[in-house]
Amino acid sequence: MNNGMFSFLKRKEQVKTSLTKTRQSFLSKLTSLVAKNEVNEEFWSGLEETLISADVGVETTVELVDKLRARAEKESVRDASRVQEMLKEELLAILEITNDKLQTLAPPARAGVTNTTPRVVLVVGVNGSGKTTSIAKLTNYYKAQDKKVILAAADTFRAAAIDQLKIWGQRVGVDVVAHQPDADPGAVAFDAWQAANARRADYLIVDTAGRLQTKFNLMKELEKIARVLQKNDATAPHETFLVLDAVTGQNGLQQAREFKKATPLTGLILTKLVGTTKDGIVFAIAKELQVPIEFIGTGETLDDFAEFDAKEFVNGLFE
Ligand SMILES: Nc1nc2c(ncn2[C@@H]2O[C@H](COP(=O)(O)OP(=O)(O)O)[C@@H](O)[C@H]2O)c(=O)[nH]1
Ligand SMILES: [Mg+2]
Repeated sequence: MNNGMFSFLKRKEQVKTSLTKTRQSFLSKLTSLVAKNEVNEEFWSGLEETLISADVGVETTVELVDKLRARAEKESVRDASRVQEMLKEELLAILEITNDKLQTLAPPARAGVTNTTPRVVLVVGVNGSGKTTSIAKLTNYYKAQDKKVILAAADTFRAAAIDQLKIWGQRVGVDVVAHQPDADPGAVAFDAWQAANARRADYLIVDTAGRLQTKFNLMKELEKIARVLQKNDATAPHETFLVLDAVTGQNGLQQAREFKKATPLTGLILTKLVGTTKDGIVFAIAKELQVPIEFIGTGETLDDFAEFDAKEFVNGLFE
């Protein structure tokens, strides 16, 4: 095991610790319900309340509880702890359906291989969701796997956005291809791809603007960036990650719907998952979008980042 891999495993431990609060808050309500050990109307409405207040979302909650009730009836379950087990299974199923798709995405293969082009990762999301920070974390993550990464500063809307990416690039130790503020994001993406290819990078990660107030322009801009990249490589972008701020809850979900309409998404990066009582949003997001959650961010530093592990997440809520 190389050092990079070791530090990544260490990061995973940190993420576990920072999500401990979620476990406690989600669990405390559920344990008192389960402790009564009576599967009656009161139990079901209590369960419904617990899930909704954890931001699982009304639609997802109602569907979930209906399913559990039907199962409990069919299997003549009277034991609340058995219902809790079933809940765990159903919650995992919500996340696993979406994660299945991961297997259809070919793993990156560039290092040591000739005649291949960089794997292009487009990162989209509203302003402030954590795109640029997540790009830095993702870069760090790929670098830990000995991959060469180049960044494209295609959020040209604000000069500060370009500088921010440059600073992260320096800190993580990768090249950033940038133009002047207000430059054409497509041109930046094009040049960055050329540079990434010439320098034999494994990954080109493209930062984008996120002005949702001009939805039409945003859509056009993302389309144009993709089109320009495709002039270089018809199969690009290979990934489009939507960055979603978990704290924004149901509002974030609405934004996600808009992005999904605008551009095909291959994965989600959930940021600011700080272990609040609202982390149930993870289920609402997975169920509604049917896009796999690939990574989670739990803080502002490079280390506050991990692959999303559905089983670990669900088990954690019940530990
Ligand atoms: N707590 C926390 N803060 C984050 C996370 N990701 C980003 N941030 C903060 O959110 C703010 C906006 O991030 P930024 O990457 O600039 O968002 P962008 O506008 O989408 O590029 C910054 O203050 C980041 O430090 C995260 O996972 N957890
Ligand atoms: Mg940014």
